[in-house]
Amino acid sequence: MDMNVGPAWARGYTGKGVVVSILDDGIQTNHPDLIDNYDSKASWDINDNDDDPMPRDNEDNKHGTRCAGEVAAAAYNKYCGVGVAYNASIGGVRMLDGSVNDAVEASALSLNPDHIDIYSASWGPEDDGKTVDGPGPLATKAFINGVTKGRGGKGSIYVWASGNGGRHVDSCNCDGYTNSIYTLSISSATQAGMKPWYLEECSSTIATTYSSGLLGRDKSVASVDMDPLMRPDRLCTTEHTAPLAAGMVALALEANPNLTWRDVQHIVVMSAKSKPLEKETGWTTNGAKRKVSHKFGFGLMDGEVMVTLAEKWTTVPRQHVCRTPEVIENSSRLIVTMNVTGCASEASEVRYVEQVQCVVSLTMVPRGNLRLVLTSAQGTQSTLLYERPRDTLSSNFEDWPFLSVHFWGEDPVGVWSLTVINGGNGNVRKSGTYMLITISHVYYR
Ligand SMILES: [Ca+2]
Ligand SMILES: [Ca+2]
Ligand SMILES: [Ca+2]
Repeated sequence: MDMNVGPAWARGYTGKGVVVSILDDGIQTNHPDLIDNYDSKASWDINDNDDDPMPRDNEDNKHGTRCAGEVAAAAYNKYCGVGVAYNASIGGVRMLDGSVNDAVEASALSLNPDHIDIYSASWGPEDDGKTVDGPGPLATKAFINGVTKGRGGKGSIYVWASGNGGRHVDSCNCDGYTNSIYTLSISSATQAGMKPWYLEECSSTIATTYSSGLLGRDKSVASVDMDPLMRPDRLCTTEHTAPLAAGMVALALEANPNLTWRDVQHIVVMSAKSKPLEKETGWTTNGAKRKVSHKFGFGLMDGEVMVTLAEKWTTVPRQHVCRTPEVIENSSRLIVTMNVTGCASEASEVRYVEQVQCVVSLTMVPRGNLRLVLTSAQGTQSTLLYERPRDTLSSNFEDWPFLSVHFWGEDPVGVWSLTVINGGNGNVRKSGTYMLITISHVYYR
């Protein structure tokens, strides 16, 4: 269950020269299994505004250090285990141990973008099954600056955990950080290849790594642990939960440092494997013949295939963004169809779909009753939103950019349809007052 990282190491890729920063509650900079790979230029303490991201020692602030260990715990030193990219440079931004606002997020996302290659984060709105929220104006600008100017213009790589709100039937598409085209949104599978209890289903998840499952039945992730007192029995843990994707991407970037942020997304899509996760239900095959799931995206990440693809990768053509005209419905019509031309014979002509954003404004009360299904011209159905029983609020969706990666590689031309379903148990008190839809196919030709 090593996600084929061993063969990538055997080809000589261990993350050397690649810089990863964990945006979390800090990083124990003097940890014996991290100290050799620690990179102060990939680190900052936003909470205390200094250059030392050492976590506050109150038993709560262990997560960032553990995540750093997954990526870059050193090898051959008798401490703990081995990071996926055990020769990568690793830093941490201390930002979650205080009030987190738009400005805090933006400064974390835009730290030293010509030095840091990969930012890894697992925060966002509450996983309570009723919140719909995303990056504010400053964080949005930071993402856009990162992908356009970071890494010398090749684009910063943002790796994001898809969320832990499974217990509350949350949807990761209601989280504007995972639901962003700029982040690689990564889900988790148990060691048995099943959906863990905390998993959130949605169409913006691109791929999956192993993580923890049910305590006592499934193993968790082994990593380093935060202990400033350096007690040998407290310096490692076998009880960590977090996707391992940042280290996997570091291996691919070492194999080919010229990869752009979109190249990395393509490589993740093409290398992910559905097979180890097919015991779990819900796989469909899209119009480009790729298996995809709302639980796992395109499947389990594979280190060997990632570096092999990276080695011989040709940069994808420039991104074209094609928007369909808005559709405004003032009724409670349940199926909205759109004729998509793919902007044929325009400068933004699109031949292969990457992401599809469906921007929706819609009122349904209770909001959690709503299910939205987008069907492509090729007949692929992707659920943009599953019902969220706890979402009993009377708030709207206002210009919410639901993202699906499920149409990746399809020809966009033809009739697309969005189906609005009242899927909840409760009575709808109000629905369909107005609806506004645009679809942007973000893709290349
Ligand atoms: Ca500090
Ligand atoms: Ca070690
Ligand atoms: Ca969530």
